[in-house]
Amino acid sequence: SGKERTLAMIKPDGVSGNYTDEIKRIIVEAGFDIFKEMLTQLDKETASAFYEEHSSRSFFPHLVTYMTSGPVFVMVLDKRNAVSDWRALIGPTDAQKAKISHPHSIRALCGKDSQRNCAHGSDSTSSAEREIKFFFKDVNSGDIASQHDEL
Ligand code: YYY
Ligand code: MG
Repeated sequence: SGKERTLAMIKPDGVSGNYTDEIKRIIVEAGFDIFKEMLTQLDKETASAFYEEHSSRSFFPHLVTYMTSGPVFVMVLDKRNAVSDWRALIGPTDAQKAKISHPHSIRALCGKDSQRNCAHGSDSTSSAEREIKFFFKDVNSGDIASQHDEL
C-alpha cells in the first residue's frame, strides 16, 4: 500500500504554548492518521539518548535542557510517504528561517529559533523505526489498531 510510519513530537515550547490541538488539526487535515499519542516528560537521560547523534555538538547541553523543560507530545503518524511529508510540514530546523521560507510550516507557526523549534520529525525510515521503538516499544509495522497511552 506504500503506507509509512513516522515519529512526530511537539516539543516543550509547543506544548506549553498550547499548540497541541492546532498541530493535531493540521496533521489530520494533511491526511495523516494519528496511530499513537502520548504526553510525557523527558528526563535528561532520555532526552540525551533520543538525540545521541548530536551528543558531540556544542548545542547539546542546551538542547537537553530545553527538551526536559516541560512535557512533550509524541505521536506515531501513518500515511503514504509519512516521513518526508511530515518533515515538509514541520519546515526547516531554524524557525526564524522557516518564518521566511516556509511561512505555513509548523516551525514557522510555533518555533522561536534553531533550537526551540517546537516540533520534531524522523529524518528517514530507519530513524523513524528507531524513534518509534524508542517511545512505543510495542509498535510494529503490522499494527493498525488505535491505542492511546499516557505516562
Ligand atoms: O532534524 P532537525 O530537528 O530538523 O535538525 P537536526 O539538525 O537534526 O538537529 C536536531 C535538533 O538539535 C534541532 O531540532 C534543534 C537542535 N539544534 C540546536 O539546538 N542548535 C542547532 N544549531 C541545531 C540544532
Ligand atoms: Mg534531525
